[in-house]
Amino acid sequence: MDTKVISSGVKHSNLPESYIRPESERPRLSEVSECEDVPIIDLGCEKRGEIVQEIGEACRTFGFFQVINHGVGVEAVREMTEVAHGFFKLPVEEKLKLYSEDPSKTTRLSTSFNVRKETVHNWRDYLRLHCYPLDKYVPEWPSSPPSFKESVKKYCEEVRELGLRIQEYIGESLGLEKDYIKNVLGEQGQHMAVNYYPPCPQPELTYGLPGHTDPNALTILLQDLHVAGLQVLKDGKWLAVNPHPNAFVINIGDQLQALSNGLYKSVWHRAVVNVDKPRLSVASFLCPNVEALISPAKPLTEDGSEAVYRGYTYAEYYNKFWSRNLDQEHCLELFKNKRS
Ligand SMILES: O=C(O)CCC(=O)C(=O)O
Repeated sequence: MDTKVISSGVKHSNLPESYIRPESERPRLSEVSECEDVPIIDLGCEKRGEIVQEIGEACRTFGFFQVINHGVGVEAVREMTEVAHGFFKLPVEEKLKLYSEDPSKTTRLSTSFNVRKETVHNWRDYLRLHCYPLDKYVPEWPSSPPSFKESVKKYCEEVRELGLRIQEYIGESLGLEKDYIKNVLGEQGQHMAVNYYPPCPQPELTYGLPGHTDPNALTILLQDLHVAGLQVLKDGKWLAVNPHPNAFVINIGDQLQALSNGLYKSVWHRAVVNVDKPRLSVASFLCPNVEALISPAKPLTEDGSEAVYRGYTYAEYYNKFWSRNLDQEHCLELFKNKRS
């Protein structure tokens, strides 16, 4: 690539060759319809049983859902969005001080997905931050805009609480103990991708992010309220998930697919770009502890159901995931038991 990032302030009048997908891999935007029935789950509901039942249903049929009345403050979301925009508006030389293509770096600005592995790039820059424990990572985060650290820290704390609460509901919806998932995943890591998709001259030829599933346990996605771009795969068709005010989109990640013995699907999703407006999204990932041993939950195989996946450590999975390109075979396929 000529310049390392695409959020350089330069307006692109043509899509550079290295971003153009072969014909068969393009997003076919005209064939995408809106997802009319995205489950929207009210976490303010006083009946826990109802929340659990709705989440179970959403996980089985969609693999994702939106939540409202989720307990993350409006102010925390507003400040997060503000500092994220502020960061991407910084002069390019300033941002490039954080640039790295090394996925093992715990704070880095990067572009596309995995520049070292891929052949076609994606129309995205992203700031990737490790966020737990906060005391360890906050010192290395950007100090511009000046309120970045404080605002992102507050947001991370509130989002973590939400994610752990949702894991309890998911466990219960599988018929497991409330703390089952928490106990298996151990002291969970938390990562964040602040995604910035500049206006793109030819959105029909490329992606912000091509179809993928998330390698972690649970994703809590804050969508840009003003610019749509998230699409999910349902019954073989890509559907647009339009932003809903004050909601988060929750995705099941690969680890919960494995732990649920494949009952819940880690949803395939992608981000498309547009000609007119930049789009921002903030994905927060709850990740099992690197030493956590992931396997189908015992109670789910006690009736004689075969364990679809073999046991593995999250470290093994994560290294495999980042050693590959995003559009290869689903990483979880590599962890299937032979007979499944
Ligand atoms: O920008 C989006 O809506 C999706 C982001 C995403 O899938 C990711 O960061 O893994």
